[in-house]
Amino acid sequence: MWAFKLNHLAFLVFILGKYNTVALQDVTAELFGSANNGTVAAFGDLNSDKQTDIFIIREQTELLIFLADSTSPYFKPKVKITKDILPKGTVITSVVPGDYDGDSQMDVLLTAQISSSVTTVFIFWGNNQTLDLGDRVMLSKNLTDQPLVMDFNGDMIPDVFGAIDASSTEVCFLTNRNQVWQKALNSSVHMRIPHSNAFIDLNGDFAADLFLTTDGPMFETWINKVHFYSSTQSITESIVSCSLDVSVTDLDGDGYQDHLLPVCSEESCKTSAIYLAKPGSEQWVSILSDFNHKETVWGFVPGNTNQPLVLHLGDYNLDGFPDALVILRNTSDSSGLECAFVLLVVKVM
Ligand SMILES: *[C@@H]1O[C@H](CO)[C@@H](O)[C@H](O)[C@H]1NC(C)=O
Ligand SMILES: *[C@@H]1O[C@H](CO)[C@@H](O)[C@H](O)[C@H]1NC(C)=O
Ligand SMILES: *[C@@H]1O[C@H](CO)[C@@H](O)[C@H](O)[C@H]1NC(C)=O
Ligand SMILES: *[C@@H]1O[C@H](CO)[C@@H](O)[C@H](O)[C@H]1NC(C)=O
Ligand SMILES: *[C@@H]1O[C@H](CO)[C@@H](O)[C@H](O)[C@H]1NC(C)=O
Ligand SMILES: [Ca+2]
Repeated sequence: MWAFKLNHLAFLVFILGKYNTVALQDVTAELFGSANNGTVAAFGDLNSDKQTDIFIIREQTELLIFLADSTSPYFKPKVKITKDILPKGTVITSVVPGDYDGDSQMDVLLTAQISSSVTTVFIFWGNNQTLDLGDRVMLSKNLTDQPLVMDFNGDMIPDVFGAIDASSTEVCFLTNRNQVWQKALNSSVHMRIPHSNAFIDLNGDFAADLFLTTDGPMFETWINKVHFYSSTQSITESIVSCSLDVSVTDLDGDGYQDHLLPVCSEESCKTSAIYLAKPGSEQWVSILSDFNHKETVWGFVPGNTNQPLVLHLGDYNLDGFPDALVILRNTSDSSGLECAFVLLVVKVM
């Protein structure tokens, strides 16, 4: 959900299996040609060709969608939401592709700040394998922070969950393009800004639950009981010194969702690691702590109020296993060169 800065795009290949690094390879030019600047914001299949397309925010004001192609460069900028389409002064903060109206065509949700600290949400509707740039909706309520896109009512259509003021959360359903707002949780939750909320199965019953980061630092988990979030419990321990962004995926393809947690062991993030928790297990195990690449020690970009540690998931090499995209910083370079790395998860026989 988070936008992040990117000066150069490098692809790092590693093999998970026994949790050790095996091969590294930079394929940026082959993939993007010279158009490798901007902020990688999301991945998704816009034109339903079963290939992952890349959503890039440029200069915080424009969205470029690079569609996957069979000839080099393998990603070509084909769809563009330019700044004249959006209200004057719009700063795009993130993009979440998804089918929000349930017509089986991918739509694009943009979050933005328009000369204000509140988050305004736009949705551009998908049409005929592209976006209908003349047909967008602006949600009728602004949010205090980034929304969480999740299927709240279990109808397989993503909904928009977020805080509309300091203590109340609402969910917006967009089925058939009708905006319907509803109170989300029946007790007040003071969401931390920025949040690292997630929609994950926390108790192993195959129903996704809500993991909310609230003021504290602490977490609240809302357990999904047949589309109904009724029980709440608070965990008051703070896991890491830096802010966190929990990501969830079925990493090893065993059909269970694994939880990934990017972690810094000190504020400056000189020592970084990625932890994994298997479903039903309380224990977080480190799956990657060696961030050395060609004699440079990389580390997560320290989280700040606009940007927690970043780990995005997607199947970038289309082998059916989810891979992770992380933004890392050269820890020995004070000028702070930031790179995006794709950690490819490769099945080891
Ligand atoms: C990014 O690339 C485009 C096209 O090559 C160029 O016009 C633009 O100035 C570049 N922006 C930055 C920040 O380098
Ligand atoms: C969909 O797009 C294709 C190519 O861009 C065009 O040939 C076709 O007429 C469009 N179909 C509709 C229903 O608009
Ligand atoms: C949301 O914020 C935008 C930009 O600040 C503003 O134009 C719009 O009126 C706001 N909407 C509501 C419902 O307050
Ligand atoms: C929320 O709703 C559930 C189910 O109706 C109820 O058991 C619970 O007490 C409610 N919580 C609050 C804070 O109202
Ligand atoms: C990281 O920074 C150090 C110190 O500035 C520099 O020597 C090294 O080349 C940098 N690594 C990369 C990959 O830029
Ligand atoms: Ca749609």
